[in-house]
Amino acid sequence: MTIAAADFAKRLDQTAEETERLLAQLLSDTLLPGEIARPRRLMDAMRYSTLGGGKRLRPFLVVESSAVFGVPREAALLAGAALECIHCYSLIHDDLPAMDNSDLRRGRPTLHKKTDDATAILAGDGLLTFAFDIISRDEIHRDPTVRLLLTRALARASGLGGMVGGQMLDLAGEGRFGDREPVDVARLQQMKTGALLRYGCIAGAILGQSSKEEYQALDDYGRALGEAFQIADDLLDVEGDAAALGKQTGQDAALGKTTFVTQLGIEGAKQRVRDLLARGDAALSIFGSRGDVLRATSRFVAERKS
Ligand code: GRG
Repeated sequence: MTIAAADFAKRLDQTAEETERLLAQLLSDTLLPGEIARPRRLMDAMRYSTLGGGKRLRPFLVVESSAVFGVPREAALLAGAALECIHCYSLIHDDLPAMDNSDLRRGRPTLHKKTDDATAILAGDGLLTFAFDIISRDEIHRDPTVRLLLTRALARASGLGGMVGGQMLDLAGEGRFGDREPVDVARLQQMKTGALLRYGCIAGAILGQSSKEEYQALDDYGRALGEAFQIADDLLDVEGDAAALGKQTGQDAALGKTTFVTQLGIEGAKQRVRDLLARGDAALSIFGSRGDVLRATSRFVAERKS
C-alpha cells in the first residue's frame, strides 16, 4: 500500500517534534554522573544548532526502521537524537570559514556567524561526543551487545571511513591541498552524506536484532536512499529555491565541484534517482507492508524542495 503524502508529512512532523523535545531535554542544565559543569555559552551554542530547524530525516529513519521490528519508540527516538547530534555537528563544522564558509543554515545565521569560530568548533566537538554518550545509554537496549554494535556502527558511519573521510575527499577534490584530486563522486557521497543516512536504516535492524537478510535489506535500502538524497541535493543546488532551502544555491558550481549533476546532466541525474527508488523498493520487498513508510520516505527524499 502507498502512504498518502499528507499522512507521511504528519508522521515526519510528529517524529521531528518528539526529537526536538528530546534534544531540548538532553541539552538542559541537568548534569549527568561524571560531568562537572555545562558551560552556558557552549550549551547555548549546541542548542542553537540542534533546536528549531531541520527535517529530522535521520531520526525519522531510525524510528521507522525500528518500527519495522516493533522496537519501543522511546529507544528509537533516543538513538535518532544521537544521530541528529552527529549530523548537526557536521553542519556546524562544514559551515566554518576553513570548510564551506557559509553564512546561512536552516534559514538562520550559521553558528560561527552568530557566535565565533572557536565556539562553533567546540559546539561541534561537544555534539560529536554527546552523540556517543546518548547512543551507549542503558535506555537504548537492555542488551549491552546491542548497544555496542550500535555505537560501533555509529563511529564507523561518522568517522575516518565514513562522513569525515568523505569530507576530506571532497576538499581534496576542490583542490584545497594542491592540484585538484580526481573525484569518484559516488564513493565520496556514499561516505560524506550516505553513511549517516544508511546508519539511520541499519540502526533499526540492530535495535530490532533482525535476521542477516533483514539487516542486508535495510543496508541496501539505506545505500540507495543515501545516493538518491545526494542527487536530489545536487539538483536542488542547481534548480532549487534558496528561500525554501534556507541556504544559498549555486554553491557547487561556484566551487567548480564535480557532482552527480555535472557527471550525469540534469536528466541523467533524475533518471538515476528513479532507478535508485526502484532499487530501494526491491530491497524492502522482504518486509511486505511493514516497509510502506520507508518506501514513502524514498519518494519524499527524491521530491523534497528543501
Ligand atoms: C565537517 C566533519 C564534517 C563533515 C561535513 C555532511 C557534511 C560533511 C557536510 C554537509 C554539507 C552539505 C550541505 C551536504 C549536502 C547534503 C546534506 C548533508 C544536506 C543537509 O542535510 P538535510 O537536508 O538538512 O537533512 P536538515 O537541515 O534538514 O537537517
